[in-house]
Amino acid sequence: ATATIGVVGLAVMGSNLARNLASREGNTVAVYNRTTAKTDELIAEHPEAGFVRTTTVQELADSLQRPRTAIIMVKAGAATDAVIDELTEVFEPGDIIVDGGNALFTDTIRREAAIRDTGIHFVGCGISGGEEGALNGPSLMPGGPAESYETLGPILASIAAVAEDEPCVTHVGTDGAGHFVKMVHNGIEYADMQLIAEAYDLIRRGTGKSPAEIADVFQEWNSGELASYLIEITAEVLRQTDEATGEPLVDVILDAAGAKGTGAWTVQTALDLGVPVSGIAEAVFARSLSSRLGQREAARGLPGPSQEWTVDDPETFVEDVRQALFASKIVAYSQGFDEIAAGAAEHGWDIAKGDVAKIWRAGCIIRAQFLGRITEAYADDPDLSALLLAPYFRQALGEAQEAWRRVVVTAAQAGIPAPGFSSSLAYYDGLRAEQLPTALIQGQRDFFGAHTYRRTDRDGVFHTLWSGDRSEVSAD
Ligand code: NBP
Repeated sequence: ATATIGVVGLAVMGSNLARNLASREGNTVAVYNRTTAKTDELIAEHPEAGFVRTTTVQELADSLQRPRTAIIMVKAGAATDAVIDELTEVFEPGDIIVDGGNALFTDTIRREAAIRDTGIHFVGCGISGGEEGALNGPSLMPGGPAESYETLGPILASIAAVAEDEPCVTHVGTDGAGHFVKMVHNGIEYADMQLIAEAYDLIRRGTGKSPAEIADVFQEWNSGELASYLIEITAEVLRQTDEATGEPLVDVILDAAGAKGTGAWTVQTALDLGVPVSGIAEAVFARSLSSRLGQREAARGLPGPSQEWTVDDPETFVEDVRQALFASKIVAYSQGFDEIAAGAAEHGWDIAKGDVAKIWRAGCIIRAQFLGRITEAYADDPDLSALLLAPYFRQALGEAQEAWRRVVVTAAQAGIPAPGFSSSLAYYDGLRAEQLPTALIQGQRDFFGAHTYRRTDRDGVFHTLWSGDRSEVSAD
């Protein structure tokens, strides 16, 4: 046995990850793919990698030094189950199977439990950064048994992205914790992208700037507190001209956004946990709305505002939009970290939220300067009740909130949809409210379903005899 690690599944992600692994000192990589032609193609294209060719899982197992470690990069779902079953047949106690695909965390929990008794370690590892990240350094979010991390940690650290001399990898928690955190990462990514799109739309329709001019705005924003990969690529996309028509590319791309499902998982999971991730949910819904082309076509005649909308001072407006974007982004991250905390509590994971922010600083799609602030916030106070209450974010929201309100009002008056900005503001105002109208909802629930309520002035549970004499009784 000569190989130090195996990669199973050699489509784009697996091939790139295998090449990344092979390029690091000390690694010899065995590769296996169900269709051997793909294995041979990869080996032929990259002789420099020194791959060990294997054509069956048995050959793969035989080629690996003990404890064996194999990373699976196949299609999430049934394919992953099939490969795990095959590997479990040929691996031995102490060996490690890593699933680097985009698995749903509950599948990871199930898979880990199913093979635990064999003594083989199963690690669900979130991998972010797309194809480019897999090749040059992704952000890695491994879960699974802590002891497997002793073997796996150094291998993953060798291929991870690096932020301020630290590899972007940490043992997130047991069983499905890594895939859970990766899921929330993707949810936050949806929110970030939606907020950026709203900012672009408002600026374009409010100031009449061209996409290329708005690219300049984003480029400038990228040197401030919003500095991030997504802002950077936004400028690039807006600057792109379509070869066929000479128009800005963004004007010829159909405005129907696709989705692979991880944003929806984040929201579905949050609903189950009772965590309000409204910013993320609006981002998922905004994509769904955009793709309902028939319905949008049918609704095109619905009336909008009667008054023409003009922005008096474009420079001030652009700055207001920047502040609204920053404030809404803080809300989205705060909600995402709430979901991580709730998931950890539900599933018994000990997740260091500051470390999660740390490993998102490079390699992944939401990498941003901002994440350093999140790490600092949790370092100062690991029990922070909400991220947005940390001094830095509290101050930023305080400074941005007037501009944020102006932008939301303007969007509503102008008839421009800004679901991310407006729902984040509503969340902010809901969270800071001394009194919410949910008292009335409790009254309604008690009226039609005798669901009872608590009182502000006394302990206990109460019910009003709505269909009787309307007196109040104790329902303890
Ligand atoms: P795909 O998701 O397209 O999967 C193709 C691979 O799965 C091929 O190697 C294929 O083998 C293998 N496979 C299938 Br399909 N069914 C199989 C089975 N029953 N048994 C064995 N192998 C099977 O590849 P990808 O786009 O490289 O993505 C790999 C994973 O990474 C996925 O889980 C995906 O969600 C995730 N991903 C992550 C990111 C990211 O940014 N983190 C980006 C893209 C993808 P064959 O060649 O024999 O058909």
